[in-house]
Amino acid sequence: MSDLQDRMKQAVAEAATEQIRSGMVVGLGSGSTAALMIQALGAKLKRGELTDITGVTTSFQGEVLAAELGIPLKSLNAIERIDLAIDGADEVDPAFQLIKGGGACHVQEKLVARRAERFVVVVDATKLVDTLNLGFLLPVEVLPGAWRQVQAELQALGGEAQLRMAVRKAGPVVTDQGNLVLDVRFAGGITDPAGLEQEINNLPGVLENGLFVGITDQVLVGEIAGDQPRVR
Ligand code: ABF
Repeated sequence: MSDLQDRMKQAVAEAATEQIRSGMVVGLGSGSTAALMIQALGAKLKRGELTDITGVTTSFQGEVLAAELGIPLKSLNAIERIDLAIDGADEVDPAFQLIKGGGACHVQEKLVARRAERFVVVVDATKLVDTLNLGFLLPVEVLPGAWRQVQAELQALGGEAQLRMAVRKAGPVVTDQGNLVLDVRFAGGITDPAGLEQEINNLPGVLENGLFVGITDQVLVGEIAGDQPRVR
């Protein structure tokens, strides 16, 4: 990751924590930008600038980081509400439609985003696209025993799907739910994200896909102006 991208991520992560108020239940996203946000939140709690925060995490890594920072955590079943959720994204289009799931955590991410009163996405400027899926593949979480069947169904929908393989060990990536991930490319990109999200999730064997449509309230974008990071 470039130094510029790091500075953009840091700026947007810190800006997002300005929306957190004491007493809030906060959805804590996954990925590197969300991790910077969690660290900034932890620092505010340590300085006493915020109190009485309850976190709801979306990944095991986020859970470990938040616990290390002393952020009290509750599960989705244990909370009555989420006031604000902050998470990253892999791609954002002009209508705030997203591709998420690069970290294979989109099942929990979408549950938290959907539950939240406000869902704020934090990205660096490199994530902004006109059309989804021309660059980043669409993650689809599938039952291990059904991935070839789902792969064939996705092909019938015009998608070329490949099983996501682990980097540091042999075999496929396994999600926090014990499932596998297909990464899909649709020729020409995704022109109807809302329709495709439903179509894919209706396929037998699919648990969730990484299209987030109609649930993003705000997108904060970190960019470099001159040689200084700024957020818009
Ligand atoms: C997470 O943030 C994932 O949905 C997505 O893959 C990731 C974006 O990555 P990063 O913030 O590290 O660029 O929410």
